[in-house]
Amino acid sequence: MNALLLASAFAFAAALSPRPQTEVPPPHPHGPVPSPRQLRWHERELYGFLHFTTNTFTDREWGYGDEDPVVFAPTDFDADQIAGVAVEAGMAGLILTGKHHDGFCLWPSALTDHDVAASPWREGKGDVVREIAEACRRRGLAFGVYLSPWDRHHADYGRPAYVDYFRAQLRELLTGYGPIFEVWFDGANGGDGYYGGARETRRIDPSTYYGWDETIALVRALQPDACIFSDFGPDVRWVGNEDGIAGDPCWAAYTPLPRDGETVAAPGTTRTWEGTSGHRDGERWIPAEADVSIRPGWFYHAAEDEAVKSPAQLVDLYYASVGRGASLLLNLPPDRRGQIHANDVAALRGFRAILAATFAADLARGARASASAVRGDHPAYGPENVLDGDLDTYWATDDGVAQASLVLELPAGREWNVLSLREHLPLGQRVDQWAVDVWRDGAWAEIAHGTAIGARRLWRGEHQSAPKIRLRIVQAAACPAIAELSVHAEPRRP
Ligand code: FUL
Repeated sequence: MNALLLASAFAFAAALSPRPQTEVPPPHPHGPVPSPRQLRWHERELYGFLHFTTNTFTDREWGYGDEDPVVFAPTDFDADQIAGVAVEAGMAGLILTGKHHDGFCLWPSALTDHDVAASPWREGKGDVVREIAEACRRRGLAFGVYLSPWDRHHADYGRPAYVDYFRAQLRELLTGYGPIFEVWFDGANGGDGYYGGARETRRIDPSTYYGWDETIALVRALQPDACIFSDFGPDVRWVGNEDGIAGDPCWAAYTPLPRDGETVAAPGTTRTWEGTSGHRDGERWIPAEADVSIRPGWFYHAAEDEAVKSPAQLVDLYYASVGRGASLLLNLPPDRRGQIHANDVAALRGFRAILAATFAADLARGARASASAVRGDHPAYGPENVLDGDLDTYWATDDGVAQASLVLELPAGREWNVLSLREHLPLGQRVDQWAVDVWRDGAWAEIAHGTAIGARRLWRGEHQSAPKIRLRIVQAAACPAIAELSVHAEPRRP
């Protein structure tokens, strides 16, 4: 074989071999692991919620269902302003309330007259869902939809015919607007409403009425890459509060269980409070999403213009959600113009400025990494993998070595106060307890400890310039697989 042939044979073999290129096999996954659609969802971390409907114009949070569509009259709707604000805030996507509990549809539906086509906006030719979806696409944002199962307008709510209507609505939304990254199902169900003029209270059995198995199958068939959110999952679970705060710990594994008095776990019947921390030994990978509004209400109310959360409050929420392995779904309600209000824009810019200054640089880059143990003593699993910004590479130890430590020696003069830890998610959540020490006055001193790591664990403390950082895996259900240990400095508060 001549040299050229030999070289190309080697190149061919290298191209075929999977990463990491090593004879030391990777660890086996532990417990439930994320599906490919969930892995893509984990990359998003922070995205926005848009609550917009007739409520915006009637100053309500829950419309009764008898609102006249003519009240829906944004004066200067601008989807690009909304999507632009989300991009500036560092968001990866937007989820729009296609239909809230009042039943008014933000898209011209062939299934009802209770929609934007009956409003004066754009002379009845408008489509909020399309404009937002297209603005997202133009700006590289993912797009998702909220479709309220409860419908206080529909005459058949509570009867089988409404479930057919609900599924047909889903079909319109999931076939007409391109790729959808998340489908959001609220747990609020049944109660009083207009119901086609009946004006009465209707109760449904949330575990059986909607036939969720069929509805979930429909979403899978129409948008196989979409994650489905509800208090039940099946892909993403509610964190159990509307404060944007995940539990500490917040395990990705979860077994949705029915509340007392309910027989079946389904959207609206689960023990929502258990979603806050999840279950260490949960049966399924159903990570938490923490939803919260930038204002007190979910919809825009002029009376709340001075009650917008401050940049520092938003940053705290980021650490309490993304920093605990959940995602942060931050609601930005469009105002009566159909744009994000200037006060919200200012708060979001301040929020982004702090996060950008914190995370723009990884102060661990250039550090020397060493570890007490490395899987098979092979560099493919070496400690420097936590520094490369690549979540597909990780530091791992041999099977059965659940306690281990990794030391970073930082280049001189680095001042920091934030640490970011991540596990390699395709191998499941392995770490049960970790601690971090710093080298101070000639000895190791513990500055932090915790339990879950999972998708991400952020730690924030006092600014310091300790030159050495030691991560200790104190307890793990299987040998650790740590994808990231990065080091950051928040801008000092004035
Ligand atoms: C709740 C709803 O009842 C609120 O109106 C809002 O949509 C929030 C995100 O979910 O359960």
